[in-house]
Amino acid sequence: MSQLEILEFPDPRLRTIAKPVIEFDEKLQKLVADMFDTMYEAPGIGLAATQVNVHQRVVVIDVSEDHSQPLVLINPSYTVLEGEPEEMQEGCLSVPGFYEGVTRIDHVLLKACDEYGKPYELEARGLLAVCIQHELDHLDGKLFVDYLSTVKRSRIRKKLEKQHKLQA
Ligand code: K1U
Ligand code: ZN
Repeated sequence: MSQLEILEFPDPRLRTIAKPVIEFDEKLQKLVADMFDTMYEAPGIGLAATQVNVHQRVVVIDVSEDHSQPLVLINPSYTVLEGEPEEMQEGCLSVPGFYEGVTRIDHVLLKACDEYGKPYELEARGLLAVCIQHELDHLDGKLFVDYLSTVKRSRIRKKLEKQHKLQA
């Protein structure tokens, strides 16, 4: 397995809309394995292919504390189930060091395929429901900072741009 480089905000490649996966082949299975490796190492609880500059509808998630609940989401979609929107603190591996409150649906029905093309459905609540929405946003070129005020988003962008200049 290999570690993949994670793009950071405000990299314009994070705004790319990902294309559906058509072939469930070994290349896809290697991408999924590398994405888990990268996510666990970061560490994070989710990673979308967009974040590693691969523009296909591929997501990995594991919200467990012991890496025991890996989920592969290929060509995912969700529908909203009953319940009130709730605010939760969110972070993002593409926006390192920043955590902000975002209001999202707390209960969703996920439909996706695994890396072998097998379709499945999963009812998700709480952190998993939030993580699914966050990762599916990435596939559509959207970041959690887009839900913040312009002032907050531009403050975060300036701080990260400054860090990137220092690292260059
Ligand atoms: O998509 C990403 O950038 C991953 C992101 C997912 C996420 C976090 C919080 C709410 C919604 C979605 C992260 O994993 S940020 C890191 C993080 O939250 C975390 C890291 C280690 C242990 C527990 C959480
Ligand atoms: Zn993210």
